[in-house]
Amino acid sequence: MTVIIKHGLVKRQWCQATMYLLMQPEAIFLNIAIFLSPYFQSVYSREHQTPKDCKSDECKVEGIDCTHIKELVPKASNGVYMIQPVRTSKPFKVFCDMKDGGWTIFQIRNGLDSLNFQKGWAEYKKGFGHPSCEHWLGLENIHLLTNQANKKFKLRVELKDFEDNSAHAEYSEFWIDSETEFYRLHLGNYSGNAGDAFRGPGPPEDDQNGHMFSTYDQDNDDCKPCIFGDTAIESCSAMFGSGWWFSQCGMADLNGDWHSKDNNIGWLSGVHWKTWKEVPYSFKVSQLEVQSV
Ligand SMILES: [Ca+2]
Repeated sequence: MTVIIKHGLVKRQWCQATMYLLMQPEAIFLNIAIFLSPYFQSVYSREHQTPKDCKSDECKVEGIDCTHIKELVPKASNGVYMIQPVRTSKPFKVFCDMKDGGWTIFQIRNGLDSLNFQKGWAEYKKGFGHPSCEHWLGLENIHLLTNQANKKFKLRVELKDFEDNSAHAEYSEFWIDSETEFYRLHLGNYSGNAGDAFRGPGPPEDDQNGHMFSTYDQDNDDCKPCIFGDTAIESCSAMFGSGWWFSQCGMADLNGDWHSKDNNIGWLSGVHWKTWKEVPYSFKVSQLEVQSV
């Protein structure tokens, strides 16, 4: 019975990820084409492969990162790949979004897998979830990825609300320090239409750039405590159930609790990017990704 349940969970997880990818507008059209004609089936398989799927830990390393893989194989499709940013460190799996030169994804939120992001330091360091589903790649892997010799990375934050609107924020540079610096955040210049929530428009204490990562069991947020109205907060992570580069506590938190449609506004903990929607609005989709430049 246990085996059946476990198998069911794994199958459900893969189905949800596949369903999400197949529900993208381009894929819906192509699915109809597949249904209608064997001819279209061959066109689909040639031009629009289903997401690549590296399930085994024995998958071969295909590049340094997704941008590198896209350079090597211009027709490479979206999917899970094994990468090795630093030759002396262990390879790991990532989901590659191959649009615009290839992006390496390090966080996905969409509620499809009900993945709990209320985790401690060890789990945020190691990562959790599966790359093609909701996941956090892990601070150590993000550090390895963004600290390659002679390479710089830009960051893209993609957001969707429950009303089918999209917004994004890009930063011209992005890297995080090692664990000895508590994976401190470094950002370049902002561009986009979601606003610069990492820095915030207001007082300097909202600025998360240059801050260390915090979890409920590793408090680096400068609240000793922070006073918000009649509430005193000692730990933003403990209060918001999230691991993040909290300042005091700031306007961005994409690792908070995911809330469903019609129940997503007003939560202290949510998938928040308050320069896009200031009233605490928990977003439907968040995706964090980097590209080497
Ligand atoms: Ca604190």
